[in-house]
Amino acid sequence: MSTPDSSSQPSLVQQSRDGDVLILTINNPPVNAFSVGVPEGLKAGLDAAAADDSVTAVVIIGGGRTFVAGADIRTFDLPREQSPDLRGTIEKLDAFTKPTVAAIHGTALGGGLELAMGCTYRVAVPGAQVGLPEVKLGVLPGAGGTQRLPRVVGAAKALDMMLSGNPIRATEASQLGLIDRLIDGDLLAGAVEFAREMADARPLPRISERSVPGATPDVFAAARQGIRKTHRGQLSPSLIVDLAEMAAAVPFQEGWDAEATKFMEAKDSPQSRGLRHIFFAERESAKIPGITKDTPTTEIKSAGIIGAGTMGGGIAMNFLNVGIPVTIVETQQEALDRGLSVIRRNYENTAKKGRMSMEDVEARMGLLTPTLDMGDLKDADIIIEAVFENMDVKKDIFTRLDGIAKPGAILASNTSTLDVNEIASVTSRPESVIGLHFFSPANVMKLLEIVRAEKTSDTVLATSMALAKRIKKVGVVVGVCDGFVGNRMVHRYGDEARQIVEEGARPEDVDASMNALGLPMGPFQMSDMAGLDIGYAIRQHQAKVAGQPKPDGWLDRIVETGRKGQKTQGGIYDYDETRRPIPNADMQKLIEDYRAEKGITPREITQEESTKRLAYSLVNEGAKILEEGIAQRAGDIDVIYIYGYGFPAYRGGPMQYASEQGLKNVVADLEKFGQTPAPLLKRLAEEGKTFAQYDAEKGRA
Ligand code: 3H9
Repeated sequence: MSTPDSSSQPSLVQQSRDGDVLILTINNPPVNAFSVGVPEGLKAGLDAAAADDSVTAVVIIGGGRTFVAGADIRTFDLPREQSPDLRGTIEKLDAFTKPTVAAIHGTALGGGLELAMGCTYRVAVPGAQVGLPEVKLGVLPGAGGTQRLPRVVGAAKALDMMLSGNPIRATEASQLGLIDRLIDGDLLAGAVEFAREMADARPLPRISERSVPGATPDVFAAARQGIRKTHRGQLSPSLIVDLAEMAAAVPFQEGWDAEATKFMEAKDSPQSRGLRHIFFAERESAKIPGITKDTPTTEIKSAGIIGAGTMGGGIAMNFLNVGIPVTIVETQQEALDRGLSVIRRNYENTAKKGRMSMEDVEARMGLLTPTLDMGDLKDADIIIEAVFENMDVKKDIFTRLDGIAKPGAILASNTSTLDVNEIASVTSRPESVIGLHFFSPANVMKLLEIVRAEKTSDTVLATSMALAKRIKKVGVVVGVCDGFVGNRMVHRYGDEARQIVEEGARPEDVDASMNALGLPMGPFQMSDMAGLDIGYAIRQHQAKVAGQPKPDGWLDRIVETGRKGQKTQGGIYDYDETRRPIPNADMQKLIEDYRAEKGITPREITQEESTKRLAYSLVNEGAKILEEGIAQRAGDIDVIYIYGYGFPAYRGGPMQYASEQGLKNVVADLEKFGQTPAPLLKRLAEEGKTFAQYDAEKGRA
């Protein structure tokens, strides 16, 4: 990620004429972000238009595929005086004495929409989208958005748009008065025509001179109540509500000035740094060294899925949702029927909520072919095995698939822990084998760990990445090891959580310590949900393989009482009908008895110690994973933790969180807690670096 040099940028705005209309075209590919060079070009264009009596109006348009997608996020860390002067440009537009027209295609987001609202008029193609997504970056609209949008669309709608960050279509924006004219066909020609029609209109209808419709106290109260649920613990949403309220209460200039101050406050917060880190990390994670745009890919027109259980069914839905036909295989008719009815029920529930029509439900179910015959997978372009975690079963399936699948088909396993190299070794085509690790519920969770085995071909890898995007997943490439990235780290985290309880904490305190960090579920709430028997089986298996005695921790003892978590109506906790975890006195006693038997005197463990021990156990394992090359970048690990494990995006993921704490402090704390810091972590701490710097240096190497 390079930061542009502010000193010697050429203008990124071209001037041209259509008769009496001056056209300013912003050319800053790929998304016309408002970088250094754009404001200079726009201001020069406005000066030229002001000085030339033959110019009656100005049109501002984006070159390439879009209008302006916002301020250039890469410039956020520049000192204020070197930042692109978006606010100054908009002030100049607002004071301009000839009509200005923003002509929008693609997206006008953030600073892009603010620029457009600084113009006198806005026109757009019907397919364009406009929005203020700043909240997703932990900031607020900082160039007039909080003051102008409420004046145009009313307080409630503006709050909705600014707090969700989601864009709306130009067609809706036109109904709201945010777009003055929709233009079918040639946007520039339509915009010039519109500008000519408005050339003599006076006074100019400036948004800054309007008042805010619908600004009743209950609108702001409802917004404040809403963000307590949707944005718990976050700074920028409440600043947005405050500023929108100001828009209605104080003169424009006062709100405009307050917005500038609050924008800087939000921008310089760790929350915004975390969210910006994730914005770039997510895009970076799609890049794989050695794989380029020219790497051949195969077209995925059909999919086969083996196993119609929870995972198989969820995976199938991802394909059906984007119109890819799926053949789903089971060994028993009953299991097949059950799997199909779960998929249908899921779709019907979505339809009941009004989020899809019954025709859509039928269309998707119509793309699904159930079968008991694996031979029916012979034409599938990709086959994903989603049966239970047992190497012998998986090897048997892949041996059979080798004889069934057509040449070039991708053979994928949804294993969450097993060695994909070993699975590939039973086929005559290990280059076609890959791990595609979906997260449960697979139709909801956005993460897809793409496990590159030793012999996986570039084509299979590139096709899998493209497929992830197509089925709307965030695909992250990882290497083969026990548990890959996410589960390997979460196993270490689970060990630490059990240890903290063993030393004296209550499970609910440990969970609360992670809730305090912003995770919706702590380690024990999570394991009760996943099923305690899963972790139990893994611990038993690992001990057996290592020739160690049968594990006998407090949690193993809970499982042995028959309590397996939510599926047995209780595990570490009891659950009420709303699935709220309630501490169970018998389990508490079991833990106390366990400590007494082992001669452990319980000690008080603070929330801070618990949070740090748990978060840093992830970080320490993450550093080992990085050093072993199982993950390509620390940013990839952060993306995995946010999309697969509910780590709050505003913390930037565990590795970014550690960098914010200072890696020196993390190492010191790990040592204090009796853990050995990973060599990479120690080295970075000694060099005074962050994980982001490590990624950047590695990227340049
Ligand atoms: C703001 O405006 C603050 C103001 O209110 C106040 C200021 C005072 N800056 O996503 P893609 C890069 S905050 C810099 O893969 P798509 C992106 O990193 C901003 N770079 O394409 C990627 O680079 P690379 C409010 C940006 O077609 C490349 O462009 N605006 C920016 O899937 C392609 O991006 C937003 O939050 C940017 N603003 O999606 C909009 N945007 O190729 C953020 C993109 O090197 N952007 N890049 O990896 C988006 O939502 C999507 O990028 C967009 C295109 C929908 C535009």
